[in-house]
Amino acid sequence: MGTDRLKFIFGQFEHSGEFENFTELASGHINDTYLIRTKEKPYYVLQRINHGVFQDVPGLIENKVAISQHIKEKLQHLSPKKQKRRILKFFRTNTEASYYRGDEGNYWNLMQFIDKSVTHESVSNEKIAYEGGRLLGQFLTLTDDFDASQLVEVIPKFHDMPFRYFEFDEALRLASEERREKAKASIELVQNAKEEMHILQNMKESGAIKMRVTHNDTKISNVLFNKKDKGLCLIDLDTVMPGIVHYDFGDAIRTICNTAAEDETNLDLVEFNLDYYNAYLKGFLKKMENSLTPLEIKYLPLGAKTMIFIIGLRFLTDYLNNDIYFKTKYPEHNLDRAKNQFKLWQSLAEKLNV
Ligand code: GN1
Ligand code: MG
Repeated sequence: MGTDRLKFIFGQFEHSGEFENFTELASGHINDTYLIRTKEKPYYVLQRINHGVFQDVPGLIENKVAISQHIKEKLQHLSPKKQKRRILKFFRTNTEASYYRGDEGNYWNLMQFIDKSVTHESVSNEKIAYEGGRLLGQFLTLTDDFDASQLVEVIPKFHDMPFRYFEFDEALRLASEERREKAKASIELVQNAKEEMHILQNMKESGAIKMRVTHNDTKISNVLFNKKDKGLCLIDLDTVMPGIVHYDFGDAIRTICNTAAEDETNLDLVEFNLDYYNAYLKGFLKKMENSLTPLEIKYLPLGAKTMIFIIGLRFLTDYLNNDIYFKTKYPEHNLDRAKNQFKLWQSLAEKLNV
């Protein structure tokens, strides 16, 4: 993306910043995200939402704005300085819209960058794990009274296991012989795990576990920290939708408790870190203990196992589909990511005995 184009798009929003330069924040797999530096602070985050993946981008942006507004109302007791670091602020365009649509059909939205904040791609100490859990618990508590049925389901069936198996079966049927052969061990693992990986789905469908507002992409790199490892807030609200607590609990563990990065290809480095799990669980329950049922608590470990699995399944499916969904850097990238998740899945099973 050229500087002039970004500068132009930035100029379509209502703010007082004067464009200085930009860098791409390249950790996401779907959208394009840019940090815009201005002559004076605050800086901004400009994001192009992938409308191939997200069919209803206006709905997605409405979701983010509504949830952030709700959190803002809940945090009115904090000082303005603290509010700035704990609440996401979105900007409207010069024509009062919540997104800008360029000539090429791309959708853009603009947020304020939270100054002196950092993100972590993986966890390096127990405090970060604890804070990750605490912040997620806080997000779920703050949104507990938001009517989840008001949210647009931006990706229908996002964490729906029968749907993900259906997509996998279709991909397998159409996959090249070569990719099927290379992915053989992962394919077998997926086929053997089917029944166990539907347990939570069945409880959700029977109503035994309640639906609530969930973030649905709680990897640790979506948690903002200050430079002293204190958690500030969750970012990337693109997939906020109705869901069950286990989605968010588990998806966070997937990255917090992995001793290696999601893209690590040396599987000997991928292990489930039990100390980080316990620290994370402690932070999470500090905020959530009183709002979870005994059944929800009992199934948290299986929630973690199921979420590690479902992302592995999605990476594998995309590999069989010749990489049409996630951004990849080399031909086996999605398969390597899938293998990484399945190794973590096995390690979790051993260490949590689930
Ligand atoms: C995608 O683009 P990013 O990094 O925010 C994906 C998540 C996966 C994640 C794996 C909309 O998120 O579900 O967990 O990659 N988002 C979507 O890192 O599919
Ligand atoms: Mg995301």
